[in-house]
Amino acid sequence: MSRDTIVAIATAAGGGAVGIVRVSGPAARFIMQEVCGKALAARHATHLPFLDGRGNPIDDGLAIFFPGPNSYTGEDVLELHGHGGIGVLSAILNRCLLLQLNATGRPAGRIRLAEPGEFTRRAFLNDKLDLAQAEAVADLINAGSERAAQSALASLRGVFSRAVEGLQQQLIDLRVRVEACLDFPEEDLEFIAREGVAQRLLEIQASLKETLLAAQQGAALRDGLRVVLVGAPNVGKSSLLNALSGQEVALVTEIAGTTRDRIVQEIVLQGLVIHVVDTAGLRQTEDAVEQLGIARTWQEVEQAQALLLLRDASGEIAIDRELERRVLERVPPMCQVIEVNNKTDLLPTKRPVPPLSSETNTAVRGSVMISSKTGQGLDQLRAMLIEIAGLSEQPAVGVFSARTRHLQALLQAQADLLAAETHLHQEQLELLAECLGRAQGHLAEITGEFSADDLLGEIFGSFCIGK
Ligand SMILES: Nc1nc2c(ncn2[C@@H]2O[C@H](COP(=O)(O)OP(=O)(O)O)[C@@H](O)[C@H]2O)c(=O)[nH]1
Ligand SMILES: [Mg+2]
Repeated sequence: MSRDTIVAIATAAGGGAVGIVRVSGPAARFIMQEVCGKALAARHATHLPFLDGRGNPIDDGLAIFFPGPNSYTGEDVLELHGHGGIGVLSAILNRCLLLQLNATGRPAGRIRLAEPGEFTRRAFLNDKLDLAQAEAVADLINAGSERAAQSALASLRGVFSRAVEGLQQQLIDLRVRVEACLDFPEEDLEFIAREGVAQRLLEIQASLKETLLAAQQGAALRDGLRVVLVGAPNVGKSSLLNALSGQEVALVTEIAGTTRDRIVQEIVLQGLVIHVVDTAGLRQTEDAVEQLGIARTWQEVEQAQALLLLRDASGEIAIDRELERRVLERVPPMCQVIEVNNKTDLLPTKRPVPPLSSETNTAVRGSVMISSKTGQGLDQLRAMLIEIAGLSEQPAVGVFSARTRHLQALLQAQADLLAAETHLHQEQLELLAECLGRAQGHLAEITGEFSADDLLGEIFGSFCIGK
């Protein structure tokens, strides 16, 4: 544990009515004495002048002292609420930092500027928050919609952590039984049956699925969904972007190769921010500018969270299966693909709709018939996007914010449990025990029980100074 005392301006840069300088660490009490000129009652706001080294006022404000461990960081914390201008706040900050030079009465350890996220990091290290909650602090501050803020607050209040701890508890319970029966190999199968191992495993899988669903929703609300429109020229990608956004964002012409650069437009569906990316149509071309655009299309394919593979359902533009296969090969593993068959308004009504769905591919989630011109099928497409973001169901555990890191850990735990199920059916009990242990390890990563220093550095390093 660091013996340094950290100081930072905790409020956003720029002029505000009020700004806060926050101090945490062993010298907080000493700084309180020097700057406030007296000892303050714990957790009470006191109106007083903040003093410089000669006893002259720097600002008038409110000071609050939180003795550890009942503080944000778990250490002694001093908050100085002054006027919110950068001049005033810098003066208060520098006054605190310069106390480093006062040797008399100052506890050991430096007084220095806080690193990004260091207050919250200390809160984590002092068990005030677990890692998922600490991440929720940043997510709450950065939340771009009310719904995203609500879910971040739920995580901060421990809804996510409790769901993960519940899963861990179920797993520990199961592991104890499986390990116990490993000690009595002669009666192991009987033991397994008596202890209801198969039933318990199913229950854990069901709880994990619920938690994953809620986490996916939280992650989608936090990050939005990047949806990339891809297809041959003239199938109607730009028309679809315009139809979805309700604006003439992209140029539409009957000339192939109209869209050369990617165009990103944000739309909001049921509180979910969707970044719709229109791209240059994929084809062989001699045009140097179009080639650059097509290279960008491939970059977008590789970053898509959802990909709309557009075709011309009227049959005027032939479907290039080979090209589609190449697209599917390059989408990232978690990306969901929808086959979008456009221009249904051109289909003769009497003729049955031609089967356009390509051969089964695990990445392809489904297909939809639409017309960008008449708007037919767009509601179904929107519903599919909401479903891809995982927002179509109401999770039993409630919504909470989550990050990709958490989703990966939950998905890995899910894979471990699936493998565990196989080992159970094949009566390979040692392998079963191993998979259960691994699943538990992945869950522990979420709350940060055994987190490596570099992961902590990455998480807290992305905070601003003062958090
Ligand atoms: N009839 C009909 N024409 C469409 C539809 N969508 C696009 N088009 C036409 O197809 C041509 C190419 O459209 P555009 O959106 O520029 O295709 P992109 O090259 O894939 O971006 C334009 O002339 C559009 O008016 C549709 O749903 N129905
Ligand atoms: Mg276009």
